[in-house]
Formats: sequence, C-alpha cells, structure tokens
Amino acid sequence: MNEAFIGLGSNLNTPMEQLQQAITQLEQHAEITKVTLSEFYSSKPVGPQDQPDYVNAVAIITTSLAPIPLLDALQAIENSQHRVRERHWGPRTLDLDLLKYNNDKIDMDRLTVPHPFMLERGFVIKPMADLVPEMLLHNGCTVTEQLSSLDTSDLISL
Ligand code: PH2
Ligand code: MG
Ligand code: MG
Repeated sequence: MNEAFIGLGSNLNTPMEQLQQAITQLEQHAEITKVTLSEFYSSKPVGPQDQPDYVNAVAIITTSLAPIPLLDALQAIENSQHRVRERHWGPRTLDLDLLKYNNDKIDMDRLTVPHPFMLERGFVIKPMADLVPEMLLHNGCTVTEQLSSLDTSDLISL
C-alpha cells in the first residue's frame, strides 16, 4: 500500500461543496482504502488577484494505485466536477494536486512529485500541519518548521 497527499482547492460554484464531493469520490474509489482530511481553509488567491478566494484542504490517502493511475483518477474526479482547462493559476471548480507519493521523486512530463511549489504555499502546509506536524518534508524540515517560515495571515479556518 502507498500513502499519498492530495491538495484540494476550489474557488468557483460553492467551493466547500466541490471539495466535499471530491472527498466522497475519493472515499468511494475501489483502490483508495483510507482518506484522512484536514480542516478546510479560506485563502487569498496566489497568482492572478482578479479571482475569488479559494477553499483549500489536504487529504492523506492509502492507495494501491501507482502514481500515474492515481493522477488519472484525480483528473477524472476534476472532470466529473466540470473542471475546464483555463488560465494558468486562474479560477477553477476543482483542483486536485498530487503533492507527495510515499517518499518518491517523480519527474515526468505529466507529473512532478513532490509538488514543486508545495513548500511555499501556506494553503498546503497549514492543512498538512493539522495532519502530520512532525513529518519530514523533502527539504529536511518538519511541517511545523516549514509552516513557521510562511505568512499564513490570509488563511481562515472554516
Ligand atoms: N491554486 C492555484 C492558483 N492559486 N491560490 C490559492 N489560495 N489556493 C489554490 O489552491 C490556488 C491558488 C492553481 O492551482
Ligand atoms: Mg493547484
Ligand atoms: Mg492542479
């Protein structure tokens, strides 16, 4: 079995419901056996500012899926919630990012793991700290230490 971290985000069409529906779909997947969810956070958009605030969360899943089939499963869930490919870093109904897969390093066209920006994003590190504060990240810091280096003043626990 494998342990993967999924970053969830939405800023369109009632974001909380988009995230809750995505969690239900993860739980119902035949090859995902356990889903542990962080709190939900409201966050200011990173990137273009002319878009609504996001709701973000992180889930830890236990899965028999290899990384690329897991990415396919995540994209199928995004598509089922009418995700359309839009502006880079622009608004979306649902974004499911594969943040971490065991301690694997993956560098493929479709998939880079650990997620290249996760260490810099409060909306990822704060919910991770809810779940696994002592876990070591790929830069050698614990999640709590990484969190203390970030400005998370925009995050509101929902
Ligand atoms: N996702 C983006 C771009 N900007 N900002 C926040 N606060 N949360 C996100 O999930 C997010 C973002 C593209 O994936
Ligand atoms: Mg993203
Ligand atoms: Mg994405």
